[in-house]
Amino acid sequence: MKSLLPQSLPSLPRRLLRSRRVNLLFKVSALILILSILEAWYHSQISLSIPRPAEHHDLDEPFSIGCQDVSKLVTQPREKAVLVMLARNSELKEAKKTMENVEDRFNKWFNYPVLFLNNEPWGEDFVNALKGTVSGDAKFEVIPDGIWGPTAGLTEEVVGEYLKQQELEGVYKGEIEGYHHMCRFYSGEFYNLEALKEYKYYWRLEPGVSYGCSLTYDPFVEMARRGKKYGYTVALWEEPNTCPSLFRTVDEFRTQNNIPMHPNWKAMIDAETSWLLKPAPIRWLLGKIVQREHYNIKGEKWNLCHYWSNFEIADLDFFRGKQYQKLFKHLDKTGGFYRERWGDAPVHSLAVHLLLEAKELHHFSDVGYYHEPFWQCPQNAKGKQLSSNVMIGEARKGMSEERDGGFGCRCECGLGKKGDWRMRNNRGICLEKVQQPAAWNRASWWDLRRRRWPYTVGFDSEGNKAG
Ligand SMILES: Nc1nc2c(ncn2[C@@H]2O[C@H](COP(=O)(O)OP(=O)(O)OP(=O)(O)O)[C@@H](O)[C@H]2O)c(=O)[nH]1
Ligand SMILES: [Mg+2]
Repeated sequence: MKSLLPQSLPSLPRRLLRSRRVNLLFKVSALILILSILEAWYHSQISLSIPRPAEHHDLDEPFSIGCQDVSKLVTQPREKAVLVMLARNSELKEAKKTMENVEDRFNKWFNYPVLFLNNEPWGEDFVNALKGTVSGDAKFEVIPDGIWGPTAGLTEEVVGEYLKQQELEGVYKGEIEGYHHMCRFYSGEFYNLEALKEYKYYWRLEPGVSYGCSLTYDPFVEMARRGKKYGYTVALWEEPNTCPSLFRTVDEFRTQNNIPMHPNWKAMIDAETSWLLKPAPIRWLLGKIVQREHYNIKGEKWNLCHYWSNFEIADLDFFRGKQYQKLFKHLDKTGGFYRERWGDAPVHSLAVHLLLEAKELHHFSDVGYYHEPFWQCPQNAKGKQLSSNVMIGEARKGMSEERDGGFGCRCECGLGKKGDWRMRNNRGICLEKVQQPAAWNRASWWDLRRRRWPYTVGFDSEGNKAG
């Protein structure tokens, strides 16, 4: 490049001037770099930080430690609650297995009604076989027309194109139209069913799952007593290619409705990874212009954590309430349930983190649960198994060991694989992330550096009470 300095200047001052200019350029660049690093650090460490609770105590302890004497509890009033199972006629065997198991482990004492839902008329075989398994009322409903199906305005051709594309991209179950209908149904339409109007709480069941512990208390009564609105068992990473634009769309709703970045929402944002590389302008570019998958327009990234919705115990009033239904409509009108394959699990999870407080969520860490291929199964509470209680019967043969710090009741672990006694076969890191706002023992930056993930609230990954 041609020099801009007058040729007439003697060579020493010319060199000086040039080096001063290089010097200045270097200083300005260094300053910008330092400011960018500081801004990125401030963003991830301060503006996305989640304040710890003032006192050292568990904000989300298990509802029960060990077994309870149900004979006393069954005389108490029940909540307006229902167990719900969406199923196909072809899933008779699996549905029966689930129901027999749930009755054996819980409902034979509490006799809650069970609502079976189908998008097609129920077969006589299914009704006859399942009716006999339920100790409460068994209701068989067909989902009304117009509820099970694509978002208004999407033609069959467009949906067909979307499914083909997802098949090419290898999106899990992306090519199955009925699966998209199911996800959309459970994300929003489900809550407005006439058949659910009389209830306040639901417990979602699925054909073919198993419950490995006894639940000797009423979870609905406990939810109500403690002001809980959403209960879960397993938290996992979502398959990234099923929902590239979901987080952006939910966050768009957040900003349009002036919902603040409260701690529960911040727990869904990936604050740890590569923060050095993401100063404000880069984040902004990623979010607004590049529109990268799982980023919002501010360039913040969802950590992909979500609660597995095949088990849920939740408050229907929250989900049929104005705010949640408005969010569902906002999501639905973008066509994302078909253009992508948004699952009801991430939709529910992002919604409860957006619209509820951490203390309104509950991890059912005392529930033993298996849905192919993952499980959680707590340790049995030492000395609290009521081994000869008349109502819950004799202790079972296959029971896991009793341990100090355990909180399960008559759990038989090894749910997925015989002889595998681990408390869970999925890493607790995602559970820890979504629990962050509620958990005292959440990971500090030092824990994260050393890849040490505190497990559930108050307990380490072996089920011991944390020190
Ligand atoms: N009636 C009906 N029920 C369905 C349909 N598709 C899914 N379901 C139900 O919706 C629930 C979830 O479906 P699954 O196929 O188990 O989906 P998933 O648990 O995400 O996936 P898996 O890992 O394969 O179990 C189950 O209760 C199914 O019985 C359908 O087309 N009709
Ligand atoms: Mg399933």
